[in-house]
Order: sequence, then structure tokens, then C-alpha cells
Amino acid sequence: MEKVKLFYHNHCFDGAVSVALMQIFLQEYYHKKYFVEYIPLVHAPGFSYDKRMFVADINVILDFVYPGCCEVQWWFDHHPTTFLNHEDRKKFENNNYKGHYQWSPAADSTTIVIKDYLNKKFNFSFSKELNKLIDWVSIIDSACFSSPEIMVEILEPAPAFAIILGLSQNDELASKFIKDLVALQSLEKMSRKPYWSKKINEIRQQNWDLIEDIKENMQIINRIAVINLGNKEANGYNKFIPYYLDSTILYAITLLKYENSFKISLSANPWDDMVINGESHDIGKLCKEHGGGGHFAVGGISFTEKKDAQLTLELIIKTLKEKPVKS
Ligand SMILES: [Mn+2]
Repeated sequence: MEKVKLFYHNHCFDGAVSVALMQIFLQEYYHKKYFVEYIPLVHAPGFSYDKRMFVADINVILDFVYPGCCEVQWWFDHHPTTFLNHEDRKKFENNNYKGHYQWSPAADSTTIVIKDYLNKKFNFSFSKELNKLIDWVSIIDSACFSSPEIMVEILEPAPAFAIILGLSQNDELASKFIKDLVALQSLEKMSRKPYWSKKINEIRQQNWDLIEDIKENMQIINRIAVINLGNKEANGYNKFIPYYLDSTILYAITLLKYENSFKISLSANPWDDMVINGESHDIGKLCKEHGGGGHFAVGGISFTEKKDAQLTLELIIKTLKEKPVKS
């Protein structure tokens, strides 16, 4: 039996679904059974591949860094940051690879890159249900939700599984998710299995508890929501809840407590016109000024001491109250 090794982006819904899609394609298109191994990868400073990783008959990398060596037959990604260095990028641009490689930085997910490529090159289509799943993955991976309800009420299986995979530190859980998705080819059917329905209920309950905590500890002044959860250890945070509770909030700043640290989570309301038009404060930039980082509408800063976190929180609130300056 041929051996397939599938490397993918860990703790990520897009990565895990991409692996399932690829396995479904290989099995159905080539009418074969494979010995399959799933290997999660995480971004870390100094990450690089080692040729000894790619000893299977078929080596696949999905939703992760460009491999830059000839032992990988399939590589699909959409991350703009996929190339580790300039030489790798040149190699790829000069078609210096053997195999099926596709990089689409404008795509909302790797699943859509896979779908389009397999359709064009092999005339292969996934089932209607899997295509619906690919749409969900794209919405979730690009955070283009029509409203905060989707990620707060978690009524649909896709956001539920996305949250479960994102929070889990357990690689076995991701492997089980992929295996079950390959077998059932339906998140709807998976969500009715006792193992997964229990997990889905747990994260829904956790979220309702968090909503209560936020309600009790949120103060809104000048459209800025200040949420102090610094007295209770966080069990995962959901940055959409403030906007779910009050859609007029423009910024939400939350103090979170973890086992050995504190964190400020800062975001701008992605459904507010000021944020959509880029007229709000640049959250990532603001966080960076205080030692953290992020994107235009969401960011975070970590601290070891609570008093430092509180001091920074006050400084940021002061800046948020001022009119943003265009840079
Ligand atoms: Mn992705």
C-alpha cells in the first residue's frame, strides 16, 4: 500500500479540512486505499523543513510554508507570508519544482485553492455538501462574517468545529476530526456523533458563561467597551461577544488573566462603517506601540505583571478617545 504523509497548519480549521479534502481526492480519483499519516505543523521562529520529513510515496503540504525541495509532490497555500526567504520565492516563480503546486494569496482559504486547482487540472469536483463546507471555511478563515451571531451563538456545525480545532492543544483531536470527515464527508453527520456533539455542547456552554462574565464586567464610555476579566482565569476568549451584546460599540478592550500571564485583547467593530472605511484607529499598530501586535481591526499584548497590563489599558483607552490620525 502506498504511503501518504499530509503536513498541515495545526489548530486551524482551514488546515484540517484541506487535509480531508486532499485525502478524499486521492482516494476517489486514483481509486486507491492509502496508508495515511497526518502531521501538524506550527509557526515558530527559525522554522525550516528537513528532507527526512518527506520519506512517504506521496508527500503533501497544505495551508503551510512553501517547501522549496523536490520531495513534496503536492503543495497548496494562500498565506502571503508563505516563503521563508527570497530564494524560495524565486524558485517557485521560476517553476523550479516537480509536482502540483499552487499559491493564491488572494484566496480566502486553502480549501478553495485546492478545489479550484483539482477542478481545472483533473476535472474533479467535490460533493455539494463538501462545497458548502469549503464556503464556510473561506468565511471563517478570512473572518468575513455577516454578523457576530455566527461565532457567538455557534448554531451551525462549521463555526463550532472551527472553534474546537482552534482552541484544542491536542493533535489527536485534529487527526480524529480529519478521519471522521474523510469517512462521513459531512460536518452535519459528524456533529450528531456523541463524541463531537459533547464537544460542541461544551464550547457553546463555555461561550454562554463568557457572555455572562462579559456582561457583568463591561463598561461602555464614548463607544469604547472596557471589559475587566483580570480576576478570573480565562478559558478561551471570544472577541465577537462585545459587538453581539451592543452593536454601537466601536472599540472593545479586554483585560484577560491566564495561568502565568495577563493579556490585553483589543479590537475594533468589524461591522462599523468607520472600521470598514479605514477611519478608525489601527489596532495592530496601537498594540505594537505597546509591545504587542495584530491586524487593522484586532490585536493583543501580553504581560507578566497585572499592574503593567492595567497601566497600558489606561494609556490605550486615552488614545482611543482621541480622534485617529490618518497615516
Ligand atoms: Mn488558511
